[in-house]
Amino acid sequence: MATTPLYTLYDKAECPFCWKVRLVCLLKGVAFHEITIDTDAKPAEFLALSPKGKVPVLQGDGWILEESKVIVAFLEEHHPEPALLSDAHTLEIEAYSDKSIGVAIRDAIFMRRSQDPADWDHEVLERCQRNWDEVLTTLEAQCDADGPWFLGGRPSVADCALVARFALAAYYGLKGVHAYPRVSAWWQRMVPRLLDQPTTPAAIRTHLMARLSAPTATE
Ligand SMILES: N[C@@H](CCC(=O)N[C@@H](CS)C(=O)NCC(=O)O)C(=O)O
Repeated sequence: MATTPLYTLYDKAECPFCWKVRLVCLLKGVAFHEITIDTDAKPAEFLALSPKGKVPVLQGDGWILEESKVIVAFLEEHHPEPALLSDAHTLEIEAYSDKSIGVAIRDAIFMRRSQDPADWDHEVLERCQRNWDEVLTTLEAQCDADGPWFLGGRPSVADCALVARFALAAYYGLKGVHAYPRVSAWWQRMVPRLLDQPTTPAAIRTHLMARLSAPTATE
């Protein structure tokens, strides 16, 4: 039986903060009504609701919440099973994903998303690839060796935040995950659990599922 949505989520398919919230909802079984916002042409009704104009925004009966971290904390409090914010390490990885990974690789993502390949600045791509290698080195030291989840036996918001970042990195051409055994094994385990899901933007899901079933040596 379909669950009646309790909330409305204003979001954008490829926004990693929105994607993290969608994955938290998936793991907790929280149904929501989704309204996609074009952040280049924000509708007046959305700005009236949330003048900051950023997604994600979660709306309930007579209230809204802004900021993905705040939304995740709300979902954790009101839908405690499974617990996804269990300890300080989880929050640390969420903060690293939200604050550092995006900054490290966003120039490559924005450029590949918006420009013709002929116009790409290869210095930008190389800088972001170096940054991505540093991110992978940092995460390799944090990832639980046995899994199945990033921090061990239970899922956490770290998985939700990182799956969005890894999918965007892979889709927009950043490579090298295979050289990091713990992270690589975790990413492979996340494919059926959190990537091959309706929470993944359709084009990214189709492209990555085809590619990850026949990975190249540099993937
Ligand atoms: N700290 C915020 C960041 C949200 C954010 O930067 N969202 C971007 C999309 S990924 C956005 O709405 N950009 C539109 C704008 O800033 O006008 C969060 O965690 O929710």
